[in-house]
Amino acid sequence: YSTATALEEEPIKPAVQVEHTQLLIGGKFVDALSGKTFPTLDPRTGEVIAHVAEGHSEDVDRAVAAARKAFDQGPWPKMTAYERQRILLRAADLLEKHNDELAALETWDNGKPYEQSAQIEIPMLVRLFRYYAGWADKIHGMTVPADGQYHVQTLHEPIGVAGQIIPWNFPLLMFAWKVGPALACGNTIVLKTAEQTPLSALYAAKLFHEAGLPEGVLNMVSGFGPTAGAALASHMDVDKLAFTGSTDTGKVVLELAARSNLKPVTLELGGKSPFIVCEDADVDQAVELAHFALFFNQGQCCCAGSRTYVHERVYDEFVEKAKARALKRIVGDPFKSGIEQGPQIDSEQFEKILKYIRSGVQSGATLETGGDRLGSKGFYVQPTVFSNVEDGMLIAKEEIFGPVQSILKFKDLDEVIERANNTRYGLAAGVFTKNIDTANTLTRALRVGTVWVNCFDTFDAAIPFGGYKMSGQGREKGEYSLKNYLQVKAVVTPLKNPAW
Ligand code: TXE
Repeated sequence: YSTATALEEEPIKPAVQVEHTQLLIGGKFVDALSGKTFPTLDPRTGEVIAHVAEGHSEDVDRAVAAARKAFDQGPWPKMTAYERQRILLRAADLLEKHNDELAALETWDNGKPYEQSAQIEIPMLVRLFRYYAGWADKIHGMTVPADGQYHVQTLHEPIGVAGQIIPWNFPLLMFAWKVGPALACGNTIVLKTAEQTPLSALYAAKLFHEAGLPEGVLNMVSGFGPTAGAALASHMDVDKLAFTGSTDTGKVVLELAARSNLKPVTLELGGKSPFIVCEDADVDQAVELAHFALFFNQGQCCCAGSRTYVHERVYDEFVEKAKARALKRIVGDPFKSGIEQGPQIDSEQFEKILKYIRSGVQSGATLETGGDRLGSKGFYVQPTVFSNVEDGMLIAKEEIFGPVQSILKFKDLDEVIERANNTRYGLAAGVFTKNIDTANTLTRALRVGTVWVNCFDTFDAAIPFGGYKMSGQGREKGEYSLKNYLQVKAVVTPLKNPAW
């Protein structure tokens, strides 16, 4: 990986100003009622980028009141679907126009490579809003052939005020997965960003207002989980909650929702996804894809292929090549061109990853490469590869959320199916084989929300995403996400003249 000396250089100055640090409530940027702020940090150095208004429960109350008013009295749910669609399309155009500013804020606050932000993630964000704009005028109910002399129909109506809580690993994409379907269906929103990454979504939300979104439809509260997040999850006037984050916090918000007003909850939680390399695989291609599946986004993906199962026939060759690939990984200042890996998000995640690496060594896995921090400032971690990993080791069971690949050996399909499924998670899996029968067997046997066959991390706006088991509840993206934001009303009318 790139030399540590490069990391000692002065960090590259991002080509963007931080314009928005306040809460966005009722269409206006405002301070928190307490006047409090918190610092958001540059993961390259740990230095402060900006001080951001810190929302607490009284600010969540204000934001929910604004969203309620916009839903009950404002034009948004009542305007024609075509008008709503046009606002979403205008917003997508503005997001596209400001691609580079959004990408710079995303990278500055999160640490991911700028080229990844600018060339992949912001275009995906734009695509996602265009996709959901397309749905806005295609949401319709049914006529129902009920017994008896009745005319029966269903109306699909927006739920009302949606509370949304997002994490820091894909700040803008998580914003889009939540906001896109909720707006297309005519809901109003209070969204809480992650405390590590409040900046880019605030900028995006401002562009929605420039696009003509009525005030109060999209409210943004920056702040911490146990205060702002919990206030949103337990709010009596929030009609629906969508959460992405850790499984432990998912349980907390589900309980808060149940104890307050039983608002329906969708959850997108952690994972420990298997990536299965079969005996017929082209080893070079499998190594490259398995490397991408784990190391993409500094390993900070809920669906990271973090258990690399390799058939014993190709195991040794695979390990050798996986190690060589990790050693070639280019780590450095994410604003530099050609960088594959930037710093981890913050000191907490950085320490957690190093702790898991120590645990891997202690439990007897073979450390092939990496294993330590990179450089002396910021939160850079060496691309790390473990071989001879056993299912019972912590590094094979728990979500590390960092650039640490664990390679396990298997003998036959039944065995790998059993082992791959033997986890409380069920988010995704990768399958690498040329054999169609093997692919079919694995795709049906794996208890996960997504199986990528000979590919990984293919995220299209139209493809649903979500987890089995403790990886979540419900699906986001695609047509499936619309039902999270709609109520179904059955309307039953007796027929006056049954003959007709
Ligand atoms: O997650 P949290 P953290 C995993 C990953 C990571 C671990 C911890 O393994 O190492 O979770 O990360 C808000 N009520 N994932 O601590 O706590 C919080 O403010 C309401 C996987 O960052 O789940 C933030 O907005 N909200 C994951 C959001 O929840 C609360 C992505 C996520 O934070 C809250 C991120 C509370 N009591 C981490 N406590 C994925 N599925 O992709 C926190 N929050």
